[in-house]
Amino acid sequence: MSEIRSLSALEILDSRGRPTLLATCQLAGGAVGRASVPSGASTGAAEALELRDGDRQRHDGLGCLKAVSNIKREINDAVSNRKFDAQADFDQYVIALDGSENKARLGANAILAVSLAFCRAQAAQRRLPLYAHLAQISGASPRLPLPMINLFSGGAHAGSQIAIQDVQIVLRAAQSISRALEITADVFRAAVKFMRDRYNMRLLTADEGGLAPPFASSEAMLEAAVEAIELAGYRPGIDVALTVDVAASQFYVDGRYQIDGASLDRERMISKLESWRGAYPIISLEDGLDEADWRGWKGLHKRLGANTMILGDDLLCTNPSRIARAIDASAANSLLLKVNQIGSLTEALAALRLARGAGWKVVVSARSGETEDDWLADLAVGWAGEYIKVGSITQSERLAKYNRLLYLEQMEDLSPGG
Ligand code: 2PG
Ligand code: MG
Repeated sequence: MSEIRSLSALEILDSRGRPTLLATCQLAGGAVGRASVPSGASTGAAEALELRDGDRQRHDGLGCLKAVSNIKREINDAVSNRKFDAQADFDQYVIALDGSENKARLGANAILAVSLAFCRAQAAQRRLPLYAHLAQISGASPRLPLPMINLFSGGAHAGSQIAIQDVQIVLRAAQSISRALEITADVFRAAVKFMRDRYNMRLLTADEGGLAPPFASSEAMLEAAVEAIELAGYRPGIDVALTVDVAASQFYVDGRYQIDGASLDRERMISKLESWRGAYPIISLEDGLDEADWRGWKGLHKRLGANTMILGDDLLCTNPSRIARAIDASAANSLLLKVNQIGSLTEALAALRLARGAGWKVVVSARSGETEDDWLADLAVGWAGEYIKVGSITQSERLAKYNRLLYLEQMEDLSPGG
């Protein structure tokens, strides 16, 4: 049981220099929790609403002062001096206070910020590391996830120089976080070197810190990743595999996939994905098709689901009803879990449980706009995601999470896979 003394918030900036929120929750017993929330660029249509001020005079309309004020006034007034049994009571209370379908009134950014701050305050009150508190909430046994680490970027994260959004590398076998990061750094260095030779560039300009040269085609991007793995001295597909965030909703126009200069119907797009799967060591395809192309997803899952993660991000939006539909339709086999898509820890946990009930794999994911907060690492560990997706190893808002995983690995004696 935790009694809240007060909630407060302020507007801070994220890794793209855009406003976001930092919330603080103080419990009557003195424990304090603080958390900030991320923000996406290639967002799903079914995501809960991130409240922005819309005042063009400030931050091009992206200010978060209304959300700040919602926390400091309405939410604070409603919850202070109130006792909450657990995270679910707190979240449900605030969701009911908002009362809208998609958190549009108080803002999903405001609601998630207080959800996380309350969680941290409770962990502090119980003198537990955040991951251990989150593990108790979920009932999972904590374990370290395998990182899927961004090597090359395109799409909405890199000015759309190429249609697909992310080519990531992942270790084939569960190994330590420190080994995963060491291998990634080797591959990244190799990629930087030959990108410089081939494209005369060294710029690391993509939103998540990945390399973003002007590849001639998706295949060239995938080929380059394989080459970088080999140059670094590893065996593609044996030591290191690829995962791809196609982010296909971003290039789906009038019912067709506009990719690499071609306009493909659903069947031809699925065949393209199948050909990538055959030619490159890809173990996971995220958002291979548009978020509304349910028929396509069913076909894709049928064709490739037996040996590939068919991973839903925009398709599912961490939304339990969309996940239930995907399970029913056999449209995917893995969940990308982003708590800010749904807007509270409790609803994200419901999403996780549904996915687990269907035997799916879970990838706990950051957003392309992040802060230096590291709660995502604790969430991935405490909720026992098989994978974590944070971006590249070159920017501190990403490294905050990787470094927290390193800390947990060494100081809490956790290991991958349990
Ligand atoms: C994604 C994420 C993270 P964004 O599509 O998976 O890479 O991007 O936060 O822009 O939605
Ligand atoms: Mg995605």
